Formats: sequence, structure tokens, C-alpha cells
Amino acid sequence: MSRDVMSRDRVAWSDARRAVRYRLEAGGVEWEIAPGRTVRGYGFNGQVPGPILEAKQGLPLEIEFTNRLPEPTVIHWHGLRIPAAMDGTEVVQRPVQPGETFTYRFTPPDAGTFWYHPHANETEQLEKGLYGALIVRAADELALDGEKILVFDDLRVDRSGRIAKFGGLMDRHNGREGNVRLINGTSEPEFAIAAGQIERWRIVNASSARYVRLSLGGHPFQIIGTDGGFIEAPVPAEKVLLPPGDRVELAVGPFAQEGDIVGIDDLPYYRGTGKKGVERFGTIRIGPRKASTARLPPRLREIAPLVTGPTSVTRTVTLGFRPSLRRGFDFVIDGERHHHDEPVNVGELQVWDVVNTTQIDHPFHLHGFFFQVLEINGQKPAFRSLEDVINVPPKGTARIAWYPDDRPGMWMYHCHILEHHAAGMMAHFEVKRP
Ligand SMILES: [Cu+2]
Repeated sequence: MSRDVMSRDRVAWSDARRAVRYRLEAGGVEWEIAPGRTVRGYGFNGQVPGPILEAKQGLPLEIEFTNRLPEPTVIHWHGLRIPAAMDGTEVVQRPVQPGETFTYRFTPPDAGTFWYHPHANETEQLEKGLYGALIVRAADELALDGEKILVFDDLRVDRSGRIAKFGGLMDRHNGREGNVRLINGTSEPEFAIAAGQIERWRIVNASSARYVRLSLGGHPFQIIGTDGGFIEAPVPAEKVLLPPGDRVELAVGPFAQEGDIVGIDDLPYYRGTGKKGVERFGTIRIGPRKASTARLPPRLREIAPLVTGPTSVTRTVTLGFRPSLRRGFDFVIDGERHHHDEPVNVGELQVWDVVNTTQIDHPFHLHGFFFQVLEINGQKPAFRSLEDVINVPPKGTARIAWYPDDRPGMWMYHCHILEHHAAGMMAHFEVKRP
């Protein structure tokens, strides 16, 4: 059965009671990473990435999830500010066993670019292909001349053409980076855009450990959104860094020259380990010129600052590295693997210093709440935004502020390099009503 047929068959969309419903099934898949080249992986509804889930801001979303994997799993809705019980981690639900079905029900409160992925045995389940984009559309969605959704990933394929086995302590330390670069599950695909037009590109980095420093052949683009939706105004740029788990929205174009081929490249970035040159993820073919009706507003939204003026830090979260006799080493938080952090009270503004005591970068991810970045190593960020992933540089500090609204329950934060999370760099904490 072709992947297309399976995805059409199994994804149900219905407007009944104005809820949006999907059926998702995780299972084994022959993943065609390039024409005629397949690997045995895991997919949602028989495809990698899983189907693009489209929700509407403020309308209920229901996802009936069935596990056809040979192992338990849970599905996390990365970036969505939903009730704790629907966060899809093993702290808030019993893992979905092989053959079982669990229905996730929630109402996405924010428009933006999100994604979904397992929160169990992530280093294997995501590497094998279990991830997909989740787009929450606003009623007055900004439409440019077109839209593309690009999910970046890299895959390590061994000499025999299979997904490589986990590389032991080296991978545990560096995270698993791949030798095959994928956009939307395909090795180095080609995209088309008409000369003269401007498109809205939604980008997700679903890699286990790779930092994508995205460049479109050096052509300028505009950053219009990040993890939590629009930023306040478009920001011109020629490159943008996406650590694992991160998202960005861009206004891409206009390109002048019909017939040009433009690279979608990952520029060198040193994250304290590994070394890579410019690596190609895909290309853009500039097609015949078309008229543009795109109007990019100079102001996209207002983001009220959570902190104005001097503030005191309410918590310090320390990301660390520690030798271990049994495991070689661990990645820890406040000196503890799989840390249990102090509770947070609903309604009490949080100002956290996330301190990285190690020699390598760590992308800090907070579940269920957006934060604003106040400072990185004492420097204010270039623009205000809502984030759920922020890179914390080696020996550096990210100061973030977030507001626990009334969604009590167990939440977590962790490094989004999947191997670091597995090696202990994560914490649970409770948000509770005072
Ligand atoms: Cu890390």
C-alpha cells in the first residue's frame, strides 16, 4: 500500500461538534528516505513524518492514538499549553501498551507551529521516524502567496543501509547526529517557489542532536515567528539557528531569478563537540515568475513583557555533567539524574536562571508553558518572543521568565538533545494551586 493511500485512509477529519478529530497509529514502516532507498523504521499512519495535524485555535482537538509498536509509548504535544494530564509523558499517564488505544483531548489556545513525538524511549522512537508537525491555525490566519512546512531531521545509516545502532558512550555524550539529511522524511528534496512570490515557511527541527543553522543560499528572509507563534515584527536575517526541538516561521522570498537553484543549507555551528562544514538539506528551484499578493504586516502582534525593570531570580536550574562508575557519565540537573524539582505555585511569576556548567550547548525545553528570554549571558535577546526551547551556551546562563497559569499537575523540563535527556538531564516538578 502506498504511503499516500494509508494516510488518507486513516486520518479522519470531522467538523462534528466543531471539534477536529484525527486518528493516529504508530507502527513499523518501510521508510523511503530517497527514491528506491528504504530503511526499516517507525511511522505514524505508515509515513515519516506523521501526517500534518491541523488544529484550529480555540477549538477542541481529539486524537485517537493506537500503539502498533512492539514497545510502549506516549505522545507529547510539543509546545501546546494544554492541561497536564494531556501532556503525553509517563508522569501524567500510563504508557500506551502495544495494541492499546488512548484518546488525547485538548483545546490548543495558541496559533503557531508545533510538533508531536513520543515521550518514551525517545532516542530510538524519534530516530526511527516517529514525529510530525502540528499546525494550529488562527481564525484570521496570515496567508502569504503560499505556505510550506519543513520538518528537519538527520538519520544515521550504516554501511548495510540500515538505521545505525546506537553508538554507545560517544552518542550518549554528543547526541546522535546523522549522515543522511532529511526534510519531511526525504533526503535532500527539492522545493519550488515562484519568482516574485513570498511564502510562509514553518520549520521544525526534529533532529535528536543536530543544531540546524539554516541558510537559504545566503538570500535574506524574514523571521516572523518562533516556538510560541508570531514575534512582534518581522526581523530580517540571512541565517537562523534551530537547536533540536526548536521552531521558526519565516517569510521566504521574493527570489528574482527564474530557474535559479538555491540551497537549503545547514551552516557550520560548533556546539562544543563534533565538527561539520556546510551541509545541504535540500534545494529550492525558483519557478516562473508570478504576481504576489502577499502583504506582510509591519506589526504582527504585541507581546506584553512578563518582567519590566529589575527582578529577582526565583530559581536556579543547573545543567551539569558528572562521571559515573556504572554508566561512564551522566547528565544531571542540580546534581541529580531525572531530578525532582520544587513545586511552582499557580499565579506566581517565575524567573529562572538556567545555568550550563558543561562545555557543550544544551537546548532547554519547558513543557506546557511559554517563557520569555530575559537575558543570555547578561545580554538581552534581539527581539521579544515566546519560546519553549532555548539554547543555553557552554558555561553560560539563560535567564527566562514564565507565568504558571491555572493548569496544575506534573510538568517537566529537559535538555532536548534526546540522548542527554535519556542520560538524566531532565526534571519533574509540580504546578500547584497555592
Ligand atoms: Cu543537552
